[in-house]
Amino acid sequence: MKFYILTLFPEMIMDGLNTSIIGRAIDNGFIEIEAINIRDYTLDKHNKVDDYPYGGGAGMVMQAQPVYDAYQAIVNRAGHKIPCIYLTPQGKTFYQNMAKTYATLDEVVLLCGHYEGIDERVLEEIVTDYVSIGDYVLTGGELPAMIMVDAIARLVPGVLHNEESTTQESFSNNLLEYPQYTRPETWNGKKVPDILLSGNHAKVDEWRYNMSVERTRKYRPDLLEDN
Ligand code: 6GU
Repeated sequence: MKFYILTLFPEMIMDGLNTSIIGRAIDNGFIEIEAINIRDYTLDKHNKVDDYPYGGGAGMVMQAQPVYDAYQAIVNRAGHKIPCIYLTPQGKTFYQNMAKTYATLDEVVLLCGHYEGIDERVLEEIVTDYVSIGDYVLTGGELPAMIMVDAIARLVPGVLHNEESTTQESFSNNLLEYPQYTRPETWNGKKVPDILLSGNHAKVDEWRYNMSVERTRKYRPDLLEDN
C-alpha cells in the first residue's frame, strides 16, 4: 500500500514513521510513504502558500493552487485518481473499522492542513473523505495523518509478523483487550492470575473473554451498546 502525504512539514511525517514496526514495513516493501511538500508547488515568487481569509478573522488560510497542483502531480504520475482524505476536526471520527476499510486500498492521499484551514474550493475539487481523530483541536493534520498511517499500515498483510495479533486485540468484536502478564510470576507482591499458569487453554480463553467484557463494561460501555 502506498501513502502519499501532502503537507508543509514532510520531515515531521518521515521522522515520525521511520521507526519500529512501520519503519520495518517500509524497509521490507509492504508499505510505501511519500511525504510531498505542498510548498514545492507554489507559483508565488516568495514561496507563499497561505493568505488572509476573505471576510476577515484570525489566522491564515492555505491557498487552493499549491494544494491542487500537488495533488494533480500525484494523479498525473499514477495515471488515475486516488482517494484523498483531508484531516480535519470537522471530519468523521476515525475508528478501527475505518482503518480496516482503508487498509484494502492500494493507494491513498492524506492531505494535512495548517493555520486556519484550506481554501474550500480546492477541497471541493479533490477531497473524497473528511476524517478527524477525535474531538479536540490540533495545530495541523500531520499528527492525525501519522496516526492514520500507523493504524492502517499495521492491518496491511505482512506488516505485523504475528498475523494473529490483530484478531484478538482491542476493538475487534467491539471489546477492549484483556490484561497481559509476563515474567516474573510475582512482582511487587502481586501474583499473576493462577489461571494463566494452569496450561488449560480453554479456561485461559474463557478468562480472557470475561476480562475483556468486564473492562469494556467498566471503561467503554458505549462499545457494548454499538452492537
Ligand atoms: Cl484531523 N486535524 C486537526 N487540526 N485537529 C484535529 C484533527 C485533525 N482531529 C482532531 N483534532
